[in-house]
Parts: sequence; structure tokens; C-alpha cells
Amino acid sequence: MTTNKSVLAWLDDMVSMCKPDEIVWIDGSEEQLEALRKEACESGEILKLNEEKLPGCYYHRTAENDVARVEDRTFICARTKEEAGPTNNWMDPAEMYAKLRNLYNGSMKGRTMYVVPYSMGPIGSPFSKIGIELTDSIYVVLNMAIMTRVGKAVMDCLGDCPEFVKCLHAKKDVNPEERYIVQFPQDATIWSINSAYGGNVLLGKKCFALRIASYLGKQEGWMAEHMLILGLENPKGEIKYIAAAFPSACGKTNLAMLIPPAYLKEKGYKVWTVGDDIAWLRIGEDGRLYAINPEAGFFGVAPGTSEKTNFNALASTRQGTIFTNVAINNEDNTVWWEGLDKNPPADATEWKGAKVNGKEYTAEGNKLAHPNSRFTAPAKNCPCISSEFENPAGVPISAIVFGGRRAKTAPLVYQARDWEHGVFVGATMASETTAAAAGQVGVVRRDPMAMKPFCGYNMADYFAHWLEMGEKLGDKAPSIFHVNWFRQDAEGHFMWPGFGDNMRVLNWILDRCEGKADATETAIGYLPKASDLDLTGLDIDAATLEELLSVDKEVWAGEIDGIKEYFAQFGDKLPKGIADQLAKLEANLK
Ligand code: OXD
Ligand code: MN
Repeated sequence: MTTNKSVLAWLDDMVSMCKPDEIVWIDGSEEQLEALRKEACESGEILKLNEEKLPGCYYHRTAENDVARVEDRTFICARTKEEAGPTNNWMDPAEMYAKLRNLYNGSMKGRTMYVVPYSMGPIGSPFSKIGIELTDSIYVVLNMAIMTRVGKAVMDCLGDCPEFVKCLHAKKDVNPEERYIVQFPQDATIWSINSAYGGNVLLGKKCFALRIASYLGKQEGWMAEHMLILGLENPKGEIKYIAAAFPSACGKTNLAMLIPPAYLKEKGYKVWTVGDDIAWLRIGEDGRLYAINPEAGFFGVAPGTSEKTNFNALASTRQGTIFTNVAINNEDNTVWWEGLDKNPPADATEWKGAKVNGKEYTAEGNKLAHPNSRFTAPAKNCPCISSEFENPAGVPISAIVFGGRRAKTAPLVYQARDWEHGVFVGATMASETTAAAAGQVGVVRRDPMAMKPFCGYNMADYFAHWLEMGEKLGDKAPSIFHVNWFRQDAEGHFMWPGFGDNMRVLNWILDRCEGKADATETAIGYLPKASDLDLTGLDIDAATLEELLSVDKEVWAGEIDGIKEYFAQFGDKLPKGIADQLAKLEANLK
């Protein structure tokens, strides 16, 4: 498929290490993918689902010990520990290569190595980057074909260029003790071994599009972020774009595919999805910040996804989708998960593979589907996919939104005073653990810009890069906001309805960007008063609203202590702008 010398030399090296019986290049054709689906069905690696109800959909079950990203086994092998920074695992690259070469040695004997050329971003776009993933898993090939643009067109685009990200995945024996997800940023190389689960093995996603790409972005003057991108259309037909970063399980996919409340829908408001997880952002020729979604599909959490909570996500999964670790409804060979509806199938196969009769499941918490079970759905299936989804130039971003799950601290929404303050707001992002884990409710976890597990270099340098981007953007910089959909009252009830009603907050955000909405300056930034938000038809009492839109100085004083403790790990590397903002917040709260 190619005469590219760098590709062929690297492939030779990997083949002589892994020793596959066969090498198959993925050309991206439907015929080849269909043949692979057949082969994987025959071997039992995937199961074909009901062709009438779920055309082109398949089911896959991973090993029980291999159901999530493994942050403790994920390494950033930069040249020095300091370059990787205190928030990443690190090992000397030479040492790690030697260790892993041992593990990979002969790992593909008796197996086929698939060569998957893929583009993150529309093929040929100035934003886009090319990777090649070598894998011995058909499941990975089929997922990559949904999540990225794969095949010969990508190799043609690469031509003789030596710049591509070298990705190697071997399933080996899925041994969790020998599982490694390793990024070598300086070599644009990713090595993953002993896993077959999504985020660990679909190397275009977190490993490349965030960890390696954030490093490349720092070198090249752009940004790779854990952000959804949505377009909000007003009744005049104008569309403004928002990029938003929330930690995992805080509703990025839901916000990206939001359906406005009825009265706003009737007026003509619409939301268009550009991306639900990752944004690559560059400064355009006009000096504004532009974003693309480098992915081509959604790797979404299934449980909780329903017609009510996210109609558009569910609709996206109705064809050409791969389901992983959900339950099978044996009555009609479809899929089921907790939260899909209130009727667990009587005749089901739970995610661990046991047939159950609706009484006792073997899984923890008596769940049919694994809590991190997933769908891999083509973005083009999404009813609200943006017409700009394939635009190689991306979409101009008007607002950046950070958010987390905070029961008490953060108000519903506030606006940062300026870019530097906004970077501080992102750098101090935190989210509380949920009731799912006993004894851990309300534990604050710092997750700057939702990038803690995904930043490919020293987080303090990452903050500095954000500040530099702001300097380059100048007065064209998007405004920065913080939202919290998860504020709770004294009884632990959510105070804000969330979901579609979040649109009311998005409208205030965009109006602020255009200087059309009012706000009050507080110690932490600009807050709307209740009267600044359009709350038509919303059943919420004045006292609740007031609390949602208030700043409790005592609670925030505690927050300062947490921030200081977190920042201490960066020592002198913490940028002055961030330290200044902390001092300012502290002074404002006095
Ligand atoms: C994801 C994650 O899979 O953030 O998107 O964990
Ligand atoms: Mn994510």
C-alpha cells in the first residue's frame, strides 16, 4: 500500500519483534471490513445482533479484568521525569522500551498483525494528523474504522512524509499485571500491551488525540483538549460554537447532543454536535480560535443513555455500532443496559456472559451491563450532527466552558474576568466522586481542564501553554466560563434540572460573549442574577435559584486550601499568572 521508507522500516522492526504469522493492511473498504466482521463472528470475538432492529451492529465482551482505562498502568515516557511532571507516571524511555520489547517479543506468533492507517481529523485538513496502528485484534480494527478515518486514502495523504504517530497494540494474554499503556511523546510513539478495552487500545483516541497531541500542540502552538464542541443556532439562523471540558462521567455527550426545552425549540433554537470528547484547537487566519473534532465516532458510556436522557446518542447507536460489555436481550438479540428503560429483559445474557433469568446477576451491584459498558457509534448517525463536522477548517469558538460535579462549591455558572483568570478556573477544576463508591461521596478530585489522565507533559507547562495561547489570541480570545449542573441542597437533591434546561445557561453564556446579558461581579467572577437568565416555563423557586447563583465565601475559603495543596506539587514551575490569580482570589474572598 505504500513505499514510504519510514513506515516500512518501522513496520519491519515491529514485525521482527512481534513475529505475526500474517500481515494485513486495512484499506478502508467496506468489503474488507465486512470480511473481518464475518471472521470475528466465526471465532466468537464478536456477535452479530438483530439485523432488522440493529442493522450492522455487533456485540463484544472484554475480559472481566479489562473493562476500563488503567491510569495506574499508563505512562508518559518523556526524556526526563520532570518533563512528564508530577501528575503522570514516568519511566526512563530506554528502560521502558527494553521492558516492553521483552513483552512484545513473539506476542503475535500464530496471529495476524493488522496495519491500520488512520487520520485524526478530516483527511488532508491542516488540523489533521496521521497515525498507523498495528494491532492483532479485529475488534480494534473495527472500532478504529468507526472512531477514525482509516485506509488507503490516509496512506495516499501521508505519501513519503515520515511524520506519523507509530502505534503498536498487542492483546497478548490480557494479563493485568503486565498491562502497559505507554506514550513516548518525543518519538510520537504509543505502545499498548495486555489489554483489549477501548481507551487502552483504540490508540487514536486518548493516547494520540490527547496525550501525544497535547505534547505536539505545545511544540507547534495549538491545543488538544478533552472537550465537546457544539453549535448553538438561534432563531435568526446564526450558529455560535462552544467548546466544553468536563471530567469523565459529567455529561459531555449529553451536553453535546442537547435537545432544547420545548419553548426554545418552538422559537427555533437548535443544538448541533461537532464532537463529544476531544477538540483540537488552532488559531485561524482571522486570529480567532478554531476547533475540529479529530474523531469520526462516539465511544460513549451506555448505562444511563435513554430516549429521555439523550435521544440523539441513542439514535446514533441504532446502526453500524459496536456494543461492548452491555447486556444482550435474548428475546430479540438486541442490547440492554441499566437506564435504557425500566424493563430489564427477562431472558438476558449479562455482560460477563452468563445467561440470567432476571433475578440474580453475577456482576457487582446486581447489574446486567457493566457500568462502563460502551457503544462505538459512527458520528454520521447522529440526528443533530453539525454540517461543519467535516469542515477541514473547523468551527470558530465563541466560548470555552469548564465544569465539574460540585455539590456545594461552584455556582450554576460564572464567567472568568479574562483569559488568565479563565485559565486559573480551568486549572483549579475539580469534581466530586459519586455515591457509587461507598465512603467516597463528595471527595474532591482535582482534574485541571479535565486533562489529568490525558496531558502528555508537565501539567505546569500545560498551564503555561494555555497562558501563551491567550497572549497570541489577544482580544480575539473566547470568553471562559465555569458551569456546575450538580449543585445539591441540604437533603442531597439536585437543585438544577440539567439536561435540556442547560440550554438556558448556554444562551446566557453566548449573550455574555456578545455583551447582550447582564452579570454581577463577585469574588470568583461574573455571575448572572436570576433575572439575567431566561427561565420561562421552568418550575424552580426563587430561593433555590438564589442559592444556585450565590458564592459562599466560607466554602470558597476551604477551596483555597485545596488549591494550594494541589499546586504545591508543581513547585517553581507553576506559572506566575496562575499564582497571581490564586492570590487575587484569596484577597477577593477576604
Ligand atoms: C472517555 C473517558 O472514555 O473520558 O471518554 O474516559
Ligand atoms: Mn473522555
